[in-house]
Amino acid sequence: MVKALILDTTLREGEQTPGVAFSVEEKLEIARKLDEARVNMIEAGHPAVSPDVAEAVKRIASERLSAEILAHSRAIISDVDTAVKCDVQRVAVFLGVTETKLKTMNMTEEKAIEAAVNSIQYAKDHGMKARFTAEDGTRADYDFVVRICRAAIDAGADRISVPDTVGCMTPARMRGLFSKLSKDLKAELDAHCHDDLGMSVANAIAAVEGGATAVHTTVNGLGERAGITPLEPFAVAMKVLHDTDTVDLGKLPELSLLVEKYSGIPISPTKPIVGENAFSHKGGVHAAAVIFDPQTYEAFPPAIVGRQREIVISKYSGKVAVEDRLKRLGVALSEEELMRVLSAIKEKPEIRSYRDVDLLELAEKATGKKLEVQVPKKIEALVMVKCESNVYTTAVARRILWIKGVERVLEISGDFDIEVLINVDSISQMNDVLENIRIIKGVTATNTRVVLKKFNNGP
Ligand code: HCA
Ligand code: CU
Repeated sequence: MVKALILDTTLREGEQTPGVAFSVEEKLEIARKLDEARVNMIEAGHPAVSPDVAEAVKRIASERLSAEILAHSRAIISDVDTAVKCDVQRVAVFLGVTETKLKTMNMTEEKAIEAAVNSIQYAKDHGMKARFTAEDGTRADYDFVVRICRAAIDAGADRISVPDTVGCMTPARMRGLFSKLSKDLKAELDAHCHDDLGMSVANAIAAVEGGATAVHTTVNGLGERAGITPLEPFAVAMKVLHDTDTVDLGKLPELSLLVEKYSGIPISPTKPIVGENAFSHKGGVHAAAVIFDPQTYEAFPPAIVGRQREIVISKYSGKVAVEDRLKRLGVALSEEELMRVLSAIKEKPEIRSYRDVDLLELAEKATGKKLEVQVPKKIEALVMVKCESNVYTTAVARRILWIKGVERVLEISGDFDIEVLINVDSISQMNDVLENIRIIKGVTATNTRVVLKKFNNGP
């Protein structure tokens, strides 16, 4: 069975995404969430870049999270020193090793080895663990990569990263390279795969199959140019393809949303795992089969990341999907009525997908039947509440029950801890209730859904 540690570099490589600048507070929040998801290492930043980066690295290191905290550094003593001063557990020293890069830096191979060795030694002398990164190693002369990495290991580096800096590898070459490196270096190897050709997940998996023991990821695949291996599909692929546990998969959707919010880089609906459509089925044939047995069109169940399957209702839908949706809304129609609804749907190809309310309205029109739909006169909303892991949920739940406008409180399992049904007369009252919930000590997040229509079974 293959294994891999996850090094997440959302805060370092991810902040190198054009347009992204996290604040120190945002970085702290992301680091805590990454730790909750149980990533093994967090590359918190390159402290020599700017005072705020150094400040964030320092603050994250002082949080004493379970994950190992690293600082990135060029192979320059002043950089390493800035990293050391942040009190991290590990310094990751990188140096370009291709002929072209050495030329631009005006360095011979021997000078490069010297710079790497001195930097690693400096970090070690200051009580840090050290990683050496042979930058652009996948395009460099193999023998030189081995030579410089050996020298780094001898100087005290206990991890070696051989990154695919411009994302030009294929899985087959990656597997070959890492199995050769693990024989030649006998060291703990990191794979860092850029996505320029869209192969970053496949290349990372192949590196692990070849012998890499850690993979670098970013949340949502952020990073220079096309980014690097996204954490979400990589972690799920390790589970699905190799039955290997890495991070807590259930935490991936919230992590992705948090980073989407702070990075300002929207997630495309078609992104695996965290994209809006990742578990939606649209075609009539697909939907019917999935309703019968989900695995006909699913590689893995959405529940492994705490998400739900959706069946889209549109002109592509067939009878099975429409019948299933209406049934779930508490509406049972005859075969003939159902066919009428279906043809009404197909007569409006411009409607991209039907919300429940619209489908019901159309069903009422098409069948001439008054369906049992109640529109609430008051404002009702469902509020999902998340609590800090160390608070007693019942105490928070009781506290919420005292708030005026709260009708029912449920302690629940899953992404959120408490579900609250509120019933008020106006939006401003709803806002008051929400404010009162949010200020309760121990409440970390709320998510509110307004009830549009209600369907009851029986009288
Ligand atoms: C870069 C450096 C790096 C380093 C990766 C690592 C790369 O070009 O900014 O330290 O493992 O892609 O080579 O991100
Ligand atoms: Cu990189």
